[in-house]
Amino acid sequence: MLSLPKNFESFGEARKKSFMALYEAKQRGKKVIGVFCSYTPVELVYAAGAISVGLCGKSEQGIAEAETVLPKTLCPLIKASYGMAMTDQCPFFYFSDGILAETTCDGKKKMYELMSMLKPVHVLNLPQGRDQAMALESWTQEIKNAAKFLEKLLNAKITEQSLHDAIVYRNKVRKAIVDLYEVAKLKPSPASGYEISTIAENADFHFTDDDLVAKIEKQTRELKERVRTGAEGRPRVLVTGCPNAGVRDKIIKRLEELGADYVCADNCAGPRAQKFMIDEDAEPYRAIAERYLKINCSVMTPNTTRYDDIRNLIDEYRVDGVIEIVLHGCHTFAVEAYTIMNIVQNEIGLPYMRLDTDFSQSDKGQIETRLGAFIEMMTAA
Ligand code: BJ8
Repeated sequence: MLSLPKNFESFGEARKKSFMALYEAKQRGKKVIGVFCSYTPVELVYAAGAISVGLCGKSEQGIAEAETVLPKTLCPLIKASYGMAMTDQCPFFYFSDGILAETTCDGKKKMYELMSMLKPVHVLNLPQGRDQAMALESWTQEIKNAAKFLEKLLNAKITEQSLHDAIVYRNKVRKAIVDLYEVAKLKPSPASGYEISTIAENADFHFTDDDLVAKIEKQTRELKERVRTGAEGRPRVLVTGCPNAGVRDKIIKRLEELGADYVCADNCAGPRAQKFMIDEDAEPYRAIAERYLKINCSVMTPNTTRYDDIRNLIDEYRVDGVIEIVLHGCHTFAVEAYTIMNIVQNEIGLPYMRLDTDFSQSDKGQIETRLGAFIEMMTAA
């Protein structure tokens, strides 16, 4: 029997609205699969007739509760994700029929063991490097195993045709999102990066039968046609590192308010997670595996394609400076930051700033001061 959580009335209006949107989708018979990572092959979910929804925690909420179970030193993204789930505050987790998880960083994969006590969780074993012998074979098998999990959980059949249709559909969504990001290639960008990334993020929360691709394409056209006065001369910033959803207001919004433009992300809120399409003519499971294995997250080793990507993005988006966001407890991005700094500062010769932070507001003032100084540095360069 479908019901709202006991604490529903204590939620704010926006959260209530999200709960109701998903509640209605479920009442229409939709099944929901929660996901946490860009490596999750969501085509399987759509081929099984369900919808996928992103579950990553994006605020301080739930962290205190999570810390009663998880170590305080863990990355805030993991703590917030688990805390929101365990306290029934996340509508998307609450209404998920199951979770597709992945072995990326150590903290996430161990957290999933605890999460599996709350919901059915299937963990895909992601190879740690793309160049290892058998990496593609083992990842292809993992994707087939995940398909079997979904078929059993959802009592559905993933057919060759439904998988092909899902691949074509998700390719179209990806292409639309990449085109949206590319609005900021215009100089000056006709829209703020905060606004562009908000539209892209909303695409992860699409629960109706409206045409998502047409909606994104329309928004992209409108942004391109917009005339933004006073945008000339604003320094253009590439943001790299950990996912930034939990610090967007504190860093991205504030950066733009202080006078710079956030034009591009080298993280999972940017082209990295979207730009690779799936070969629609190849054997589907292997084609899906090939596509996802290309994503250049720091959990991979070696991860040199990330460095090449940053060089290209700096050039294509005509970037004036790079800000790296490292969430406390994220070792993989923290270590890669050294190489990124060298590439940006020493090889390309642009200003670089690393911000180590979490989802709290305690460092808001300090970050604001550093953002202001960084803008001055880019302007003077
Ligand atoms: S593809 S970036 S979504 S793993 S949770 S690694 S911040 S310590 S989220 Fe990620 Fe997939 Fe990579 Fe993207 Fe670090 Fe925190 Fe781990 Fe994190």
